[in-house]
Amino acid sequence: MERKAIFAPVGEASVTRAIVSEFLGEFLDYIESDVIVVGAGPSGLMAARDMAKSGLKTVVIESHNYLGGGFWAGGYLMNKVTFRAPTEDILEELSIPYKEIEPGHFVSDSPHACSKLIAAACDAGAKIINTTRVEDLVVREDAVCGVVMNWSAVSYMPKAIGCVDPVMLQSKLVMDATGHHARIVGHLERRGILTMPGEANMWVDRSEDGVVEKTGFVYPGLLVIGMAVATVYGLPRMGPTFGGMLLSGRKAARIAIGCIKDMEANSAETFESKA
Ligand code: 48F
Repeated sequence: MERKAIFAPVGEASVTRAIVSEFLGEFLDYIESDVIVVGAGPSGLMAARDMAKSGLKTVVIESHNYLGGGFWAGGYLMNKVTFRAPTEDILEELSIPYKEIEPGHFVSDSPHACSKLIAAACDAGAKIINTTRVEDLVVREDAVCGVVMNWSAVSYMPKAIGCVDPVMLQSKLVMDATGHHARIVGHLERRGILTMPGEANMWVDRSEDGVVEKTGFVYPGLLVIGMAVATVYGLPRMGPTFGGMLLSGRKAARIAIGCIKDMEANSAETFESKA
């Protein structure tokens, strides 16, 4: 009896060609961008979403296969995440369902909140490069202007066969959204350019305000956002409450958008004065 196929006839070579050509085409385009966000946790995704929405060419680099960082798991492996006012405005904006537990205190399902935020960043046009680890910074004339990166798998390979050189991406700005370890600012620290005191003890109230207040440039071309801010400035940790992460990402995006507008205006002026 003749078999009636359900799916369109597509061969193996076609599948491989589609993956390689699409990936490389996009990769070539994103070798130079406006902003590279390192880390796809809640702060990085929020910043990427706002920047991409405003038209900035935005790349997010994530060392894991999955995106979302600590936003999936809530606290104590219980998949609920909490937010404090005024973060409900962002929850509404991203259509994340939430429940008010007490005045100004909200709770959501972390898988639902996390997947909505990932989708919002992708829908806005942010380009995601996952399974890729940023291992250093490109620095020119005392300003960060790109990252050095390699497949995450390379760092798990035995040294004997793991000697694989990285590649570099260039951008106008870089954001360290790598969470508690502040891995990207760490590359400046290990060269003695700055020192990081590390996180202080838990204090939710102080931490959320402090992280948002201190979100911003830590070095020319490099912004620090999310929990990395606490590590860089010695602020208290905050535990499984996420309003600070979303507002930090939003603030960082606002700073980056303004900064890139200024850079473009300055380069247009220089061009006009040369003409
Ligand atoms: O840790 P993470 O979720 O950072 P965040 O946005 O949010 C912190 C909260 O999740 C929570 C908290 C407050 O609510 O205490 O912990 O500040 O996400 C950081 C992401 O960065 C990736 C890492 O895999 C994670 O997904 N990452 C870390 N180092 C690198 C990296 C690196 N060198 N290259 C690429 N990605």
